[in-house]
Amino acid sequence: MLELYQVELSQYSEKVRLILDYKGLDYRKIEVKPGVGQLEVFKISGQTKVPVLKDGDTVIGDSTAIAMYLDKTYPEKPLIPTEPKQRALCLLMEEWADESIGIKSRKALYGALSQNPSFRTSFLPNQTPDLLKNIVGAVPPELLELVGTGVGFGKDEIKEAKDALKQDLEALSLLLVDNPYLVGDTPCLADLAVAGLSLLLKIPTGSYLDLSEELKGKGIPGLADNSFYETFFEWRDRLYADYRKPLDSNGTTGSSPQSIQID
Ligand SMILES: N[C@@H](CCC(=O)N[C@@H](CS)C(=O)NCC(=O)O)C(=O)O
Repeated sequence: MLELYQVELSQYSEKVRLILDYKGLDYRKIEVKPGVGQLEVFKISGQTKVPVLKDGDTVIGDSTAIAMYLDKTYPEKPLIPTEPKQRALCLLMEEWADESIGIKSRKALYGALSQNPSFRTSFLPNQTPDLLKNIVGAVPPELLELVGTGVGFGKDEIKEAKDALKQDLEALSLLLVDNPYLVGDTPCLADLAVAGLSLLLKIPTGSYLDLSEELKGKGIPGLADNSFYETFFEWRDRLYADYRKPLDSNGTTGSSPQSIQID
């Protein structure tokens, strides 16, 4: 069985989960805890980021490399069109989505979390004790702004990221007005990458993820709740309804993640 070392709320992990579901491949999720869990990821893959896919003795890190591996190894429901122009557009869009939506959504989310204590606490894992939730909720926004500035998530960087995301969402919405998918008449890697990577912009409403109910449908103010981008989010909802497997649908795929154990 395929094993996915992942983080439930990671947008790059979601891109891979959507690809696995689209291809109809069963997999077991292994939730990686920041810090200790990353040691295990390093041991098997030589780097500390998720997602990492394990297929027997083969271990692949990086969502794009995983997508390419899956398409080569499990060619049914191909991810990349063969027609040259569509192929070019698909590859360009996938690469752009990784660099734009994937990275900027993290910054924009940090901005939203630092401004809103209840949104912040709803991002904590379900099993977090109330005391810890209260502490996290009580951190002053000024302190979070200061911490963010030190790691490239300052006020200006957050605004820049949010403005760029608005431009991205406008462009994507326009592309999707009269088209079922971003490139051709069937989903391709670009669609699955864009949809999966937009996880943090607005959490899907369906039962796809092991998250607090409060979070479903919530997202970055000004993006998630802006009717200007409705075409995009409606398209994503349709894609999820058609291809993303709900939790516990077949016992393994999409079930609640297992945490990794360190011996
Ligand atoms: N280019 C990588 C990016 C993966 C990535 O940034 N993963 C984040 C989680 S969304 C991570 O593992 N961060 C932990 C770290 O940087 O140590 C991919 O496409 O998989």
